[in-house]
Amino acid sequence: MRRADRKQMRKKSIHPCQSTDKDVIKEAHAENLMTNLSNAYASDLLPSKEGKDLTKCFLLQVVNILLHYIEKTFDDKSKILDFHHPHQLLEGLDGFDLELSDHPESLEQLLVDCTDTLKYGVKTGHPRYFNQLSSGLDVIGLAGEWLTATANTNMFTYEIAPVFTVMETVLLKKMCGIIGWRETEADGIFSPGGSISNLYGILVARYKQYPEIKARGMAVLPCIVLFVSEQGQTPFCVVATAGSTVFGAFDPLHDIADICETHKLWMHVDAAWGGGLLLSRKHSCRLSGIERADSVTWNPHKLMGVPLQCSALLTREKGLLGACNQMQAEYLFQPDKVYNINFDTGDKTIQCGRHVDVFKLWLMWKAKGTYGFEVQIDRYMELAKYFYKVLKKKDNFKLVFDAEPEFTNVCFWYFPPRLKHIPKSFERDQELQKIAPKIKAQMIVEGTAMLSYQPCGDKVNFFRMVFSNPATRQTDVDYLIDEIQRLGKDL
Ligand code: ABU
Repeated sequence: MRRADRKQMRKKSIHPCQSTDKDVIKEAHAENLMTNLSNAYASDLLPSKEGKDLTKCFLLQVVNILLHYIEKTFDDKSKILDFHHPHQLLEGLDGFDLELSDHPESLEQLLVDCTDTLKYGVKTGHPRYFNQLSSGLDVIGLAGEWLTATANTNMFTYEIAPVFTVMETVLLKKMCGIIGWRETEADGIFSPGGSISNLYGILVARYKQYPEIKARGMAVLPCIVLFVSEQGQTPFCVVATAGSTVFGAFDPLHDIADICETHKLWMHVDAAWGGGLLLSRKHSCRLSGIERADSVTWNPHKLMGVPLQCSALLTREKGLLGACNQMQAEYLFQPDKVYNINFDTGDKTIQCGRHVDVFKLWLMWKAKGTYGFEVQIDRYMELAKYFYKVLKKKDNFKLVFDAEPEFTNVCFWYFPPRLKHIPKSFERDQELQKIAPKIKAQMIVEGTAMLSYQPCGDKVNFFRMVFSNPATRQTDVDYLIDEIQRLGKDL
């Protein structure tokens, strides 16, 4: 669409954001404001004097853009993405210019840029988006993100985030209770993603075993290792997985806990993906034994569908995170504050500054209740079972594992007719290796669906289907199977 057309469209879409009051003067005033967007700049918005109406008008336009995007996201007939190569984005597309200039752009141009930013992105809430473990677009979670951004505060002290820091303790306590740590003393922190949460778990494990590290550093420690090698060094921690990224596999947590207890090792469970399953009374048994762990990573931005990012590191023993990571910056964590400084959580982390990731989760939990998450998660498990059963019956698909999936991951190969009857051999696998990337490439170009693929060990490229998107229905699953066959049959 040409820019002039887009401008025209925008002018048309302006009216819903205006007052319903028929007063002619008000209408004229609003109309005037809209016209003014092309001549107005960020500096005309609040806190500029007289900036109130323009601010409202601008933000309502942003909301219109978001609403349009949300409607498109949930429309299974819309494309998931309008794919372009990085060099095309860098060169500029239809007036969408990523370069920054020395002079300000008008508010109208900013609205065009906002529209284009979403236009050339990926609709991760689309019902046929299966590409990542984190997917979906939750409207309540989105509202939580808006409010969080509006508050624009830092989680490091109660002083500047009184509601959010206390909210964090409520959520951490809730999650620790669900894990099965009944002690009130459990602890934790929200961090920027699963890997960082795992890092916190390992830091605490190391500190627990060797508290002298805090004052004297690594040099006074033996050569410690995370996994016991055959030569053995000095192990201090075992990391178990509850829901592996590709296969969705669960380690036997009780067996691992037995070993950890015997050898006095810290047990950390990476349940970034699988943690959400604890909310399902039907399926939480997959994580049996997690209550014996010392620390757990659990990402609500995965199975629970909370907008990115939202990842928690939970520890069974209180106080270790603080003792391990604190730097006691005097400019933030003054001991003589007016309130209980235990709510100054910033010193439990190595980050100092910390984004507010808790509000959207809290708001979604309020909106759904624990049972709402359970219903959603049980439905993913049903969809995975359905997908598995359909594939099992199709002779041009082969499951990577024959057994029913443990989780919502279903891994499989598609065999085009020319490869279907060729027995497994190095040469056949060399050909099969190319199939998934080719199908995916075409899918992206056409924007019809998205799912991931990877090789693993001796297994050549296979697709990983995964369910964590609340918008997905059985018809989308059927569509995906047909789509893979359509794109792959002549390869
Ligand atoms: N933390 C890794 C997630 C990878 C994925 O979404 O597939």
